[in-house]
Amino acid sequence: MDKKWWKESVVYQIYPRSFNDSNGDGIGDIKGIIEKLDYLKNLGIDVIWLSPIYQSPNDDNGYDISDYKAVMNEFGTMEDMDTLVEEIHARGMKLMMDLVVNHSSDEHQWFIESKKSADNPYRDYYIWKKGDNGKPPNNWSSFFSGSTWDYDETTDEYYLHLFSKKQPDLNWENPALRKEIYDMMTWWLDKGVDGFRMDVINLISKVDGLPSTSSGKDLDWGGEYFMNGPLVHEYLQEMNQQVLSKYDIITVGESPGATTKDAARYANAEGTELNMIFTFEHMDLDSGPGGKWDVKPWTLGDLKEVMSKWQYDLAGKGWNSLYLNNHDQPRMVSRFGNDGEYRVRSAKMLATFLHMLQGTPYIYQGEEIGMTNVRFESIEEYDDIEIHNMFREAVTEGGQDYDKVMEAIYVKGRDNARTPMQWDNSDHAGFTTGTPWLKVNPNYDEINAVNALNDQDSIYYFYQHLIQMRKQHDVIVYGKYELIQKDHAQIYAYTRTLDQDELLILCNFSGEKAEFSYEMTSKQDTVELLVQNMETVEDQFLSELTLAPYEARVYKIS
Ligand code: ISL
Ligand code: CA
Repeated sequence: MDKKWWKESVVYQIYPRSFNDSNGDGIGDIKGIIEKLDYLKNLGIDVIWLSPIYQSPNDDNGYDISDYKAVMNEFGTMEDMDTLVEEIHARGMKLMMDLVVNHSSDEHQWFIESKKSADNPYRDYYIWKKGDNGKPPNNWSSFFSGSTWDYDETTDEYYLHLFSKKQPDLNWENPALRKEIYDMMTWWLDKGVDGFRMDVINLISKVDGLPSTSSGKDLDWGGEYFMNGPLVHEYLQEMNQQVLSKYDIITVGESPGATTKDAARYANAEGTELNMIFTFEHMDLDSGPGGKWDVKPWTLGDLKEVMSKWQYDLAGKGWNSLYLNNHDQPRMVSRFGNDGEYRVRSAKMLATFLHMLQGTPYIYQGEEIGMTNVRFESIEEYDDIEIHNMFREAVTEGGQDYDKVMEAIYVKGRDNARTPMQWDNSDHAGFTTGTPWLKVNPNYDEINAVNALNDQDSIYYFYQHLIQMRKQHDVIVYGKYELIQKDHAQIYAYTRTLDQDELLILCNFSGEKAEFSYEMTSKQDTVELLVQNMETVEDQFLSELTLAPYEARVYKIS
């Protein structure tokens, strides 16, 4: 068992714009985060992942960076950042920065130079190409709708942007660009930050020649030409040698389209690239062939299959990161649980399910109080560029049915996760004294942190307990995973084993009672109920038991 502190840690993600506003301008900020550090310490988390706070014109809420060594004015100053690092460390926690280096903002000085002329020294910091008879160089469609290419008159060429046109892709083939990035990373690490979450890091290497897809369509998903591309491992190994390996840090690479085979390289146990990656396979279970907005119901069978594949395939070879939501995804309790009658119980069940798997768990702000998806009445109330671009293409230009598209936004839209954190039941949930940049979910009256802190049975304290259990039982971190009773239609059941210790994890994913029977395997002496999400659990023999709707139990058998 290869012990590492980042395997034993629990990470909490802060989306700064929506976390806590200290000065009443309606936008969360760094001072606001500092005010809430004790709340996080009390929860028990070890590491904070901070979504981008760098200078940015905010086309994509900070994922479009115009200066990697400056702080966005709305969020505060570099002094505030230094204080944040100090205050986090003073509480024995660590800070993981978001690193967005597949692309920059088009307002970054590098791009401003790059655009000036074809022989500008910064030209090759980005990816420029001549058009194809008045059309873009290839037919790739962007993550945010439309083409991945934008035309620039000055030099009569197009530049590549996998995301918005204000997020031009950086050219990793250029060693000068790579050096700039490594230097910038070193600069932050020397300031004392403890690691990086790397935005779409598996997109940095594109296939030579940037070919169109074979479909002949005007616009098509070109993922095979830029996801897990030919040189990505080479670049990450170089980054590891020049930067990461010199520090004792935590690294996680966001990697859409990565298979477990890819992951076993990115997150290899020898440590030559990253510590772990974020997979998207479980996030795609409710997408039909038309992609993210083509919503279909997910099934428990598929969830078991995908999660188990990642558990088995990385065992001993790499390390998993565990998450059910983040700032790009709907709220976990609305998506995989029940955000009505069984909100509290199902949120705890999902937390149990996730935290007992092998890997490093990530909690997204508000998850610990069971925040839910939101339904705004009109499209104007939404902010997210992905939502607006899709809506324009589908409804305004494409003539699709308004209600149907809004329904997809209610289920999948990223703003579900971005409504302000609900601190108390005062105006705007105590997030701001001003007008919030995005409306607060109207259910803040009931769902808020003060209520959670005043209730010993709250989801918040449940997470606290899960985290404490992780610190006390090695088997939770290092135990071997095994899926059991794979065909059970309601219960996701699995075991974890380490030496003499075995955990039995039972999660009822349905709103109905569920029967379960378990054959004791070896010479078990003691059976201890470590975790449970019901007020009372009837004393039952493991061999024959009934779980209530969304009930979860963890038994330790030794
Ligand atoms: O949001 C998504 C789910 O549909 C993805 O398409 C998402 O855009 C993709 O996972 C990449 O996400 C990351 O990079 C984006 C940024 O908008 C996201 O917030 C970030 O997490 C571009 O930097
Ligand atoms: Ca503010």
